[in-house]
Amino acid sequence: MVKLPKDFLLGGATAAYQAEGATQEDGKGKVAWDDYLAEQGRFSAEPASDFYNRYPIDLQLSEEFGVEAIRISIAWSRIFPNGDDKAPNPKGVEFYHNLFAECKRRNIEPYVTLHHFDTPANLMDQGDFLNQHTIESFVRYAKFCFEEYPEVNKWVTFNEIWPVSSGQYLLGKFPPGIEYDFAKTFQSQHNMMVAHAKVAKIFKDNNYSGEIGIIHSLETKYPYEDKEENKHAAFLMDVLCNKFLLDATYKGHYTEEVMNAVNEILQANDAEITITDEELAILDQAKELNDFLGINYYQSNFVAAYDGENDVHHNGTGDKGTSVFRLKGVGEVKFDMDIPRNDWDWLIYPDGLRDQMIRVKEEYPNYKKIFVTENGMGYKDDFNDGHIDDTPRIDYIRKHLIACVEAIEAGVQVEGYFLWSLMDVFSWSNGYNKRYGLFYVDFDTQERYPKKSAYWWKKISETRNLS
Ligand code: BGP
Repeated sequence: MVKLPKDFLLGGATAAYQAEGATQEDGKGKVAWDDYLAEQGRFSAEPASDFYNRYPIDLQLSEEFGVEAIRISIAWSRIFPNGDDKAPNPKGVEFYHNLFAECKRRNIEPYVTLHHFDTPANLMDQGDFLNQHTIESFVRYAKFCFEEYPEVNKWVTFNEIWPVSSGQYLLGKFPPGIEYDFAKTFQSQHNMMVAHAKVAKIFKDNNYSGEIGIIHSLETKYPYEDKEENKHAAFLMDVLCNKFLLDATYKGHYTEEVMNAVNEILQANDAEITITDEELAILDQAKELNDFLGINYYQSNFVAAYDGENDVHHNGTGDKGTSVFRLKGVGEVKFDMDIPRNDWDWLIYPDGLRDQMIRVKEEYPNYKKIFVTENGMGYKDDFNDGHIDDTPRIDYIRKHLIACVEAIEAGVQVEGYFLWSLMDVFSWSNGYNKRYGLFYVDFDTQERYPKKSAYWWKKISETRNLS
């Protein structure tokens, strides 16, 4: 019998822009996504899951179905509409007080992220985190939140720096939609890590109560077939997506091995970045201050050597088999593996989660504890008269929870798992047909319906039995 530890936290995850809707209500400032999505005309974040108005229902459902904690993010532009305003927006500030009070009433612990892909448009227009002004504004916003919301005990600075930087500057799928700019991709990752380090330092120096951490998206990069050139390609891909950020987080600098790989990638793409001694000193001061690491994990990649030009096709429609991911000077992701994958070509590979957690323990022994802060299965759910049979999702979650148990048995300090997503939400580059929730959302009526997985989850939360 495989059992989850009794005190292993079972939570559900959301993010402000994907759940709240109300993108222009109560003084909220614009984010770059508003215009970017409007120009594309495919879908918008309005009304998303109308969490802004319906959070009491979602929290009630959470309590009923054994969801013990919830990840939410604060929309920076609800608090400071331009990101750097002198005074905060009282209605935005109040909204989150109300939300946290409702969490308390339902006995659900909020894990609160300060930045989940939604930099205010004003700062994005000035270069986002490539501009020092955004770093300073973020630090100020974070400090404001720590002081304003003492009712929060778990803080996260950033959600997924690699997907932000690559989405913005490499894949062109996030605003400002720039492609194949490796300099901006690495520079923005580094600058966001500096911002994280500054915030973690302030949090500890001021003795704010609670804990602080960061969330990285860590997909394990395996060599496709056991060939030397593929092993090197997998290593380069790992540095680009994972190790550069893990080094910054836990070593407080980039090791020579990592910098050699970074320089190899940059040179192949005629690019350069700047890392100053002053910034390295800031990273160094924060390397022991991370109370926890959040790992978001959906899939792993098998990587082969590749010597062509950059060539990426993002499958944002669920048209299985259309993904292409080839990066110049790095490698090529293979999709035609004998491994199950979902309609968006994400390989379903729970071993990769276990291996990644063991890797953190071995390569970064000063980590303190890990939460899986996102994991879940994008699926085109069928709605049959209020019944949603999402058996493949149940299977996916169960296997990934077993991977957590395996990591714990291997000595990794894993303390909880947040399902992405609590209820169906808006997906950044896929819209509304890629559903993840325990609770089905009818986006026309905003009614919620517990899926088969919600009933299964409730049982697991009570019995802890995964077999
Ligand atoms: C993570 C993000 C989430 C969420 C999830 C699923 O990268 O933190 O915000 O969107 O991925 O991704 P997608 O919606 O692209 O399927």
